[in-house]
Amino acid sequence: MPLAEHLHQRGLRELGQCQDAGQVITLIGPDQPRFWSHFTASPEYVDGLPNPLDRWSVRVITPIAAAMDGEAIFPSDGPPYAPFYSWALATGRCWTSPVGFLVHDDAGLFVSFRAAIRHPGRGDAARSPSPCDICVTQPCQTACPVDALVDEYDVAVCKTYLRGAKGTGCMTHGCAARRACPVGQGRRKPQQAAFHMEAFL
Ligand code: B12
Repeated sequence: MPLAEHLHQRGLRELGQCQDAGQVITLIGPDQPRFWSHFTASPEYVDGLPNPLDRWSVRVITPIAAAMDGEAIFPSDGPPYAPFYSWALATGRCWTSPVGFLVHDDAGLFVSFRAAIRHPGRGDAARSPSPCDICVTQPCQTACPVDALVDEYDVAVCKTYLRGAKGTGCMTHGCAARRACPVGQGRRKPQQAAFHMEAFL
């Protein structure tokens, strides 16, 4: 079965490929909005143990990687962390957005990775322009209610705001700057956004 079909059956998809040390890195992410119902139907979602989504990812993606004679690598493995940000840039399908987060040609600022699969073969890096190049208003730059993304991302300012009464909007719908991105808008369910924000705090 082709990789794309394995992933589709699990609510996942390929987000890009690059070469690394003579092998291919295929980046895997959620196929929104189908992904959320796959995950919430899993034993990990309800078992009450820590890190349910990371555990789901390991259980589901490890055998898919093995079926391709590959190795699964997870973003939370570390420190030291695998260079997901650099791999994402090398695919030619992700760029550094004006606010520092990655932006993907189709998933926009809500791009995230569940794993990478390192496997034999030749990578298929894309060469398209960044969507930010033609984004006239760049709403991500002004959407953060506390300007935490001006210059370096100020994680402390962001978290203090999220913990306060006014942070409810970002906590329940996801980061306002990421939501403002016109690319792929509205595909991530609020329940999923809230789940990630809770984990981030
Ligand atoms: C540590 C980490 C953080 C730290 C520190 C970020 C930082 N200042 O670097 C904290 C906890 C703050 C963080 C926050 C978030 N992160 Co983070 N984080 C990581 C993690 C696990 C490791 C990064 C790393 O050190 N890599 C190792 C180095 C050697 O390799 P590299 O990645 O190629 O290095 C580059 C990056 O570090 C980059 N970089 C430098 N400064 C910054 C700042 C930011 C904000 C980012 C995104 C990258 C970045 O420059 C390096 C050279 O190119 C990666 C996953 C991974 N394994 O890479 C996710 C990752 C970068 N984060 C991600 C996400 C989704 C988030 C959150 C949005 C989580 C959430 N709420 O869902 C938040 C942001 C808060 C918000 N507003 O919503 C995504 C990328 C999303 C995107 N569009 O950019 C990644 C890839 C994880 C994933 N599973 O997809 N994160």
